Amino acid sequence: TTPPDDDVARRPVREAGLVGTADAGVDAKKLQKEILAELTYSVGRSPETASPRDWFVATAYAVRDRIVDRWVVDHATKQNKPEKRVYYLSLEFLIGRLLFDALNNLNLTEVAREALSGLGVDLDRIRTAEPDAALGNGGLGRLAACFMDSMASIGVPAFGYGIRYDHGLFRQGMRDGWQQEYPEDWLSFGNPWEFAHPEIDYPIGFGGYVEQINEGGAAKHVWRPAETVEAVAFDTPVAGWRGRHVNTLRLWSARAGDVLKLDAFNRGDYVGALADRVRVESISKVLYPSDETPAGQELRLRQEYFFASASLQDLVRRHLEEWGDLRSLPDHVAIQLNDTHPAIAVPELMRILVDLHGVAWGEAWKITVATFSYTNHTLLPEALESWPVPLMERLLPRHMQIIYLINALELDAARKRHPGDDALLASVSLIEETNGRRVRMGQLAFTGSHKVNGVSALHTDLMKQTVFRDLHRLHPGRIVNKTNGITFRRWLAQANPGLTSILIDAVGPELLDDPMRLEKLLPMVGDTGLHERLTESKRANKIALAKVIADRLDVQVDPDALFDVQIKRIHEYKRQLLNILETVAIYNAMRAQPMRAWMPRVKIFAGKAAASYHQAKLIIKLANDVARVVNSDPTVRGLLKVAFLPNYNVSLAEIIIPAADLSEQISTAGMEASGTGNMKLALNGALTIGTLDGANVEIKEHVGDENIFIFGLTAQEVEARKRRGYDAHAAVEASSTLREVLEAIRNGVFSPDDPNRYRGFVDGLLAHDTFLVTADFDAYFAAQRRVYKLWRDRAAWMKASVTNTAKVGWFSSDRTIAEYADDIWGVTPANG
Ligand code: GL9
Repeated sequence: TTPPDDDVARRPVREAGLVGTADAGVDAKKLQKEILAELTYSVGRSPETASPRDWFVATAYAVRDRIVDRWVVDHATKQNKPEKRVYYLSLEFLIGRLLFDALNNLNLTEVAREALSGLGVDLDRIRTAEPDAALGNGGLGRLAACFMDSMASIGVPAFGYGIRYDHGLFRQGMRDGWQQEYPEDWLSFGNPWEFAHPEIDYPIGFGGYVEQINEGGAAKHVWRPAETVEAVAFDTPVAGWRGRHVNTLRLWSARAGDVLKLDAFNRGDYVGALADRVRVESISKVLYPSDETPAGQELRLRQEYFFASASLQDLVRRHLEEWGDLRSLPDHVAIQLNDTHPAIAVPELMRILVDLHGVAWGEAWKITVATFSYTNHTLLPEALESWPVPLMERLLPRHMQIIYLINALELDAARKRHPGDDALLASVSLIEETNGRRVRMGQLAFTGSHKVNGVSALHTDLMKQTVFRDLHRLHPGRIVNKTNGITFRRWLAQANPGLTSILIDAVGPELLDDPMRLEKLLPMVGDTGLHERLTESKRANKIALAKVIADRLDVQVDPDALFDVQIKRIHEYKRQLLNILETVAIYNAMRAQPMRAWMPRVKIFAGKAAASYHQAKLIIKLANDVARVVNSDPTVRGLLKVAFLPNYNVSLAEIIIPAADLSEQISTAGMEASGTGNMKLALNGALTIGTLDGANVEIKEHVGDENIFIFGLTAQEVEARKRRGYDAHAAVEASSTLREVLEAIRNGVFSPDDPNRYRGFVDGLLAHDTFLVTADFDAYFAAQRRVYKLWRDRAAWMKASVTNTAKVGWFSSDRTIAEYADDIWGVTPANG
């Protein structure tokens, strides 16, 4: 077996007070038997020869059995069917490991620990034998995973639908500080959580032509696809908090239906026919690793249609079985489109209703709009998906016809209400006419939905003013805000058991049922006893992270230094560069005045860059170059350390976040739709240094101005600067600190092996500073000085830190899901 990539001892902290049932010991004995039985009969190993991975698999099976008992109850029969189900369609689910999710939610963590220790097995060791399920790129995919946990926890009957990629997000390696991409192989040892259902399969067509036939005087359209792929279901049960409800994550895998190629076999082309199979099945091979840039390739469109069509066929079949009539679909089904990736589901549902079930167009459209809703996750213009009309016509000819008809009818309606407003018509049209004809998936998703939401208050406002300005005029009230949230089960209880037990002692065990209880901490924010316990627990987390940094980078860091972290995808708008420039500024100052009392600090970076995103990869290289020079300079005396941890993923986040003191949320205002790492870090007691962007704005409103370090241009100011035409030279002229930083980088101080490495990079920044790094530098630098001032006053820092934890209960994804349920889905959570 391959060694798990973060095989570290868990922090030496007490497990959260999640147990306490009197019969825990009895249950431990029972679970122990179950694990042993699984090891013997499902894994086929004896305790003497079992590897940590074998023990993990046996434990996962034993725990899964218990989830299944509940699952069968929830999904039992047509008789106890729920009134309404939510279907969450997402091309990404960034799940991470599942063992502690399942154990914690079933209240079995301590039971399992005891059961295993009786067998001489350490639960924390086998935990790291589980590979991360990394079926997502970043925040959007992680949000979908948090939502699955929350829907099961508050009792929203739901299916998550997505693709079971053979290969998740690439593994990031570093060679001389350059990112290298390696394939990820999470399934290579099997997946004990899932149930394969080869019998649940749907045909997915591609290509071919549309036949018009006359049926009793009415024209009927029949799509004759040129090829068909089968979508096969793999189900993972998702148990919510306290195991009260279990939902299903159903992921589709592509399988070639062999009937199709029978003639090739018969013609004797045995090898060619099998090779074709591989091509067909490539649909579910790999996750597209681009972040906030559409992939654009035909394979991606195939993935989108593949999973949207399979999911719709599945839910329509279920609906007909349960309710018998498609006209009642919106009463019992709510479909959430996670970004535009599944937007092709809109014409697909129309096709199913009109072509396959004979529903009249107008009624079908009403059903469709009442059933769908759509979440927008970014305003970056380069990220808005659109597909060339010729590609759509070739791959999905019937859908293209349906899109044209939807468009014609919508434009007619718009023209009636706004006669002569051609600009409005061009902007709401589903077809873009300017740079080659393309189908705009954002407009399609918007038009086909009864509610469209942004993911933070600011982002939702900007949506109304920018991308969907005209659609908002046509459909006022359709756009609503649903500020993102995170599951506290994973990001508090599981990731930070030490903090969790302190908080439970302080506010009571109901904390995990109702995160708003954290506000009970407020009278204690100045309590020195509490500060001491929190400091000690944070220190233990920092020692654990320091060990990871030492193991992976061979860099020693001081656990008493300020841990300043920026962990997220590497993107120019997220401005890791701004952070690096500040690092260089401190380094310059340290060299100029080595004897000043410098505050020890560690700059921690982690994140992946899209493989084709050269600028982002160069920023990773720069961070590593700066790290090498700073970490080995004797003048610095270890007071400043820089660590870029490779292969950021959910499991690494679980180690970094509990150890963070400062959270970097420094995107160019107006560009980060929400952010969710900002919430995780604040919950775990880190203070935020950030711009007024995304959910930072609301975090500030919750924690109070004095407990967050806000700096920089606002979204409006960014807009105004860009409109005027921003000139970086003036900013650099005005700031000697910034000038020296840029000169050092440009002149090869950090790249002595290739002194010109950053020449073009710095010149480019001066020529077009698209993300206003230079404009915000001085404000950022000043904000960092405010950070250090507070850090020196330990009591004041801790007070601010506790206030952050106390005030972020609202950012629970349970709250977010309750809002979706109420305002968008029309579902009443069983225990909301
Ligand atoms: C994102 C936004 O950039 C984030 O600000 C937001 O928090 C998340 C979740 O709503 O969505 N939009 C987006 O395309 N990504 C985001 O993280 N990128 C990916 O994860 C692919």
